[in-house]
Amino acid sequence: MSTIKVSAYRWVPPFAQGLVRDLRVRWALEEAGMLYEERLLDFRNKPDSYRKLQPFGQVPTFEQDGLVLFETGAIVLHIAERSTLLLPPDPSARARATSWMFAALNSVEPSIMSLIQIDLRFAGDAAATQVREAAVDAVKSRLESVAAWLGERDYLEDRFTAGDLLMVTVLRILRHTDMVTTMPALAAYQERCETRPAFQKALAAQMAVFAENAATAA
Ligand SMILES: N[C@@H](CCC(=O)N[C@@H](CS)C(=O)NCC(=O)O)C(=O)O
Repeated sequence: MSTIKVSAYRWVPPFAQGLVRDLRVRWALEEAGMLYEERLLDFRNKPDSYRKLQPFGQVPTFEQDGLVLFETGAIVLHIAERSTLLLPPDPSARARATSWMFAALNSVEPSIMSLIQIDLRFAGDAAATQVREAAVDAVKSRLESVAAWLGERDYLEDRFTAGDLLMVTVLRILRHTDMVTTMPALAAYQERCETRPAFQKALAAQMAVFAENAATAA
């Protein structure tokens, strides 16, 4: 098997550092104990040919032995299917974990991304205030549902899975707000997952690339 290649940005502005979605793939690979190398791109100047790997021109992609994957959900699932550390062997437990992977990306991330669009594009715009309130309510409602489900649990199911991995990377997007930190159970859940050595290695790897390229890219 050839070495896995993951696309990532050479550098991004600080507000996005630690959030770029190749983090999800790096984390999954670290959990699974799989080595990878990076295909680094300039986020302002991606070659047209990159769209042959990722139709929307986004990162990350995953390449191995001629197989090219895009969309973090699909990539993390592909990795998880090869590691019982990310998906349990029992078929029903696997299916439950997969439900949480989709829930993170389909039921939680969209409302968070709506809020991000408002906060990044219309920061300080009075007209956006009312829209923002509705967006905040939508995010809160999803967060409350996740927190209610978690209850006293450490993880979404009875052990860490790729569902937690994706959920936590989605929750991280809210770091410019206090929406997670003011929900102690959710904050503790995020911290519990983020203290995993595999997450720390993945985050350090993404940040190391930005640090190496900071002088030339900013
Ligand atoms: N749904 C995609 C989203 C990927 C995505 O939004 N990537 C961002 C970086 S985190 C990107 O490359 N944005 C640049 C762009 O959209 O042109 C996935 O999960 O892989």
